[in-house]
Amino acid sequence: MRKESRVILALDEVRPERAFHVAEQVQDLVDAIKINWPLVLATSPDTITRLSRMAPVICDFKVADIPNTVSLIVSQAVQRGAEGVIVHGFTGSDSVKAAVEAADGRQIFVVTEMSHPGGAEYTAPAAESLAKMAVDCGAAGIIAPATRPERVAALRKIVGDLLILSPGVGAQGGSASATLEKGADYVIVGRSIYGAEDPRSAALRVVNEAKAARSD
Ligand code: OMP
Repeated sequence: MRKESRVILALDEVRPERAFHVAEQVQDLVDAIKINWPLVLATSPDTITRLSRMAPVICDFKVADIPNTVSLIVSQAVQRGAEGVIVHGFTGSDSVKAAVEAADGRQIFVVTEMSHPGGAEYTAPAAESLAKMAVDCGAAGIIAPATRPERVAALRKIVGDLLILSPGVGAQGGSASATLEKGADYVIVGRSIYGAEDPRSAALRVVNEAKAARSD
């Protein structure tokens, strides 16, 4: 995945035409497009392939299953053109290792602490050990919350050079610059780009904020 703007679009738009329009509008501004179940269910798995012609695609399927099922899901995503797949880590290291093997050189990202308020209940207390497990299993990176930038800093100390992708900017209240300054490699931004009247201008605003962020 390229690292230019450090912004990843979360394309959770469920109106197919609008989703592809947004992707076309911002494809040159963002480093990747992340898709989740809403758009895949509203369209078809071919959307992975179609979007992958515009930008690297991360399939945010938050896979949480036994190793065999994880492996089947990750293989399908990769065969359709995904550059990366997001999986849960609470399923254990065997499931995460299965994801890494099935990714066949593509990137696996492991969710640590989730960005919404409920993420503080169960995922936050486990986040450090999930992050360490992601390193040990050969994951490419972790997902850590832009809504709590100090947690990004704490998790950075554990994951070393692994990538940190941080959702929660904009609609969930997080700031792109604060998150990048605390050690995230990328911010993931959804509604405040795809929900804007002019998605390109909205994406440019985040990209400019990311450019202005200090990297310590
Ligand atoms: P917005 O809140 O609209 O910017 O979208 C955030 C995106 O990041 C959505 O696609 C969420 O599913 C995803 N996400 C979180 O918001 N919080 C997390 O803890 C993890 C993810 C994710 O794995 O991408």
